[in-house]
Amino acid sequence: MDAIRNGWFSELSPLWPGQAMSLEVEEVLYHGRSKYQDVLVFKSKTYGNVLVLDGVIQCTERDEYSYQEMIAHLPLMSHPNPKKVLLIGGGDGGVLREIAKHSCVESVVQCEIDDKVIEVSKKYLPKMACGYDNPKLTVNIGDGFDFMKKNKGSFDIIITDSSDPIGPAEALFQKSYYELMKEALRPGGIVCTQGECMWLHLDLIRDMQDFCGSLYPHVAYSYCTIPTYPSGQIGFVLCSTNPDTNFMDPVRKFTEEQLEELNIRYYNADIHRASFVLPQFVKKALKAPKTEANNQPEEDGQNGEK
Ligand code: SPD
Repeated sequence: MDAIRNGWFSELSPLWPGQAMSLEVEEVLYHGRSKYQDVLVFKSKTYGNVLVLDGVIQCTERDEYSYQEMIAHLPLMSHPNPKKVLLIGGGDGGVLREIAKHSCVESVVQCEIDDKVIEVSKKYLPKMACGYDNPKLTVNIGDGFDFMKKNKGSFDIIITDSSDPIGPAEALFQKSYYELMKEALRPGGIVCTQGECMWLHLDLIRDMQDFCGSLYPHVAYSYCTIPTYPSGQIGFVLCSTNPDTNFMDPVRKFTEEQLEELNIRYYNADIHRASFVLPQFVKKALKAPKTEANNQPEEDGQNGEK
């Protein structure tokens, strides 16, 4: 296997040229090819079990919670009463685990194209795949595009937990996908998607912000830190169909006791607000021209909200 040499896995990709995250491998637990991609699970020396798709780290047991909590709780805590949730991707189950922490959610549908990812996660990543134990969950193995075309006006929240825009997930970073998500939302609905890394993919993020701004009245970019994703962090694109949504100010909050009971380790209301505060180079790059849907006077805030 090319990615493992001398007992070390290295994450090489044209998406982050000239750099690679490496993890020391203790044991390869699974390696095979699904209908869609190369699937690898290994036990690492210091990050627990690691899921890798097409050579790219999807999650490690040690740090997965920062991403899984943020991509779930940012949109769910920005909606006053989310009842119906759609998750596209997220085959490892970690985002499902986080969605289940919201008792107001009445039903969750997951559309995952690759059932092999679910199968290996259930076997080797049980702390994430426990998300599949939710009685409110319906799992749909198939394409999110097809599913949304058949389920218009159905969801309060749509979360897209995808891999990177090379391979099976490429279409999930395009305007037509955001159009479909918008149509699948109920009034006041919110979407949150994996938004790549500001140190590596600023042009992509800028493009996404531009087309999202032409579709949704409110769009924002936030991020979290995570050691095993490229450059140690990853972002989220949030769009709301409600022009009054202020992503920087969560409308619901977990109490300290709930954070403890629910084993929430990264997300809290302060990190929610702070995650939208962007470095100057990002703020500058994301400053968008005014569009019809985004015709608000610019505030002198520090965030990537449009
Ligand atoms: N660069 C890797 C980005 C992967 C994002 N999705 C991970 C899936 C975790 N549930």
